[in-house]
Amino acid sequence: MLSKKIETALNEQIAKEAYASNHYLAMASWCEKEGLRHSAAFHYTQSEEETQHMRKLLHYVNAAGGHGLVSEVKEPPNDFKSIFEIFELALEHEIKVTKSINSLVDLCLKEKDYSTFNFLQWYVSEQHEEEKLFNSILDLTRITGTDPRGVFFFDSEISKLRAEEANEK
Ligand code: OFO
Repeated sequence: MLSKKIETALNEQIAKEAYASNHYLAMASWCEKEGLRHSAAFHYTQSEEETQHMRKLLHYVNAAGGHGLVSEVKEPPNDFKSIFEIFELALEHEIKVTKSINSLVDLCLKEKDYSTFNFLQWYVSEQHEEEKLFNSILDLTRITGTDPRGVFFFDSEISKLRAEEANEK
């Protein structure tokens, strides 16, 4: 059985995952209209993954005797200066999510909720992978450069990175 404190904190995380999903959706849409099809596909997949993260939390809260809540999602940024800015913002965002998951883990230890602590370990690993992925993408921007040819090359490399990530999982 979840304590009210943990239930509230998990519901706050549900709202954050919903925001993350829309955040990536806006990035995907911007990439698509700019003709960056691999980056668009990458962010559409990211958006779907964030929706799954949200649902996983909802199911857990409900299964643990609480009530998983769906709340209003604020509008994410829709305009970006470049594909590179998008990936910088994505990494910044993932670092924030990692901090939020870590605070939840801390709270579980304080409240002696070992079941939720255990459940959250999946998110701890996931955040490690996400940060690693975005760091490697930002490394790539340093290699390709930011002129139009570099952008084209960068976009085509993105699909390979996603495939490599899937193979490592
Ligand atoms: Fe990568 O954010 Fe969800 O957990």
